[in-house]
Amino acid sequence: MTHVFLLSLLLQLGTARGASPAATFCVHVDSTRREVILTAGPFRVAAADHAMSGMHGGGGGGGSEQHGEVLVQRFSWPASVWVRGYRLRLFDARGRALPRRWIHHLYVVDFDRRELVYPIAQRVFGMGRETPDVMLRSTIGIPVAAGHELGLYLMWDNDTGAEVDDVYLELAFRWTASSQHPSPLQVFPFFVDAHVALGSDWSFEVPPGGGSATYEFTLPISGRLRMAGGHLHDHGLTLRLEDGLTGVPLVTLRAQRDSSGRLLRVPYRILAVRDSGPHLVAGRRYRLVATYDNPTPRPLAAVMGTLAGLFAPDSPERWPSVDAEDPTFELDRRLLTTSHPGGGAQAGACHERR
Ligand SMILES: [Cu+2]
Repeated sequence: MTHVFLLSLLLQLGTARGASPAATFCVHVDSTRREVILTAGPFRVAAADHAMSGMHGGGGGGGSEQHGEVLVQRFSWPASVWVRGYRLRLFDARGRALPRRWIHHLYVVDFDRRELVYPIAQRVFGMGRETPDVMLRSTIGIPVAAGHELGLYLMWDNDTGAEVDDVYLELAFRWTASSQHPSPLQVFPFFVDAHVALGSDWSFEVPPGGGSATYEFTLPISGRLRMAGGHLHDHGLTLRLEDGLTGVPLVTLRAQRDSSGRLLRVPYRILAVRDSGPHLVAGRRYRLVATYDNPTPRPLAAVMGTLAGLFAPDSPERWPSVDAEDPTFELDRRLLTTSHPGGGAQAGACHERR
């Protein structure tokens, strides 16, 4: 669950891991199960180059450094609902289950809502290879509005050593009933990165002996951080969110590692049951610090530090709106559009495959 809301920041050019040209993409609403179901395939998935993908010890959904990401499809979200969880499966042409680990990471971008910290399209949802299916309590939900333009991105990680054909994926989002009382708490995905470099590489280097990366930021609106998870690479120690003026730590996430420093996971923390969790104030300075040790004689190359979680605004209606003219937004949208080869999926005849 650590990486559920970890947002993939994708900033580098990728090369296509192909899809069969005949792949289709379907959006289906199942009101009985309260699910929006995305289905895509068949994909032809090349064998992974493991020298490259092995760098993600914790299997994160972070990963500006990822090559090989594909844009599966841009699509219009079909219903105004509050999403509370998802399930993902891979299957073959006969409906038989395929290993889910063949997806290295996957994320969904909402081009009609922006991030809180950055003026870029919101990464609504992201998951890494080890992320299990997730269901939040029914008392909270992430609102996604009908008609918003979304994009589904993923990177394959076919570890069989040979190309596999006829791979289908199904990604189902469960929503919370809007009629329930009291009405659910609105939460929004939130992320901040310790080494921001929009349009280029978000990773950084750690010298022998260890070091850290620090990023200071302010928020345009106030609210509470309700849940926090993180993304670090091997030898990562902590992710700390602190007050920029006083240095008082607000959230500290400690990596779990093996004796060699290999990252096992960054535990997520639920910060609030109902009315707690750190209250972050608009305009006040905050600081994210990612710390690493480095017992090796060489610099650690291309490491990352990302905090991602759920943010409950004091006034959800004051969430800043997208400024499509903003050069940062425009650059991000361009990278999300042009630097991603299409996965080959096309809206077309949709079959029920369940
Ligand atoms: Cu990473």
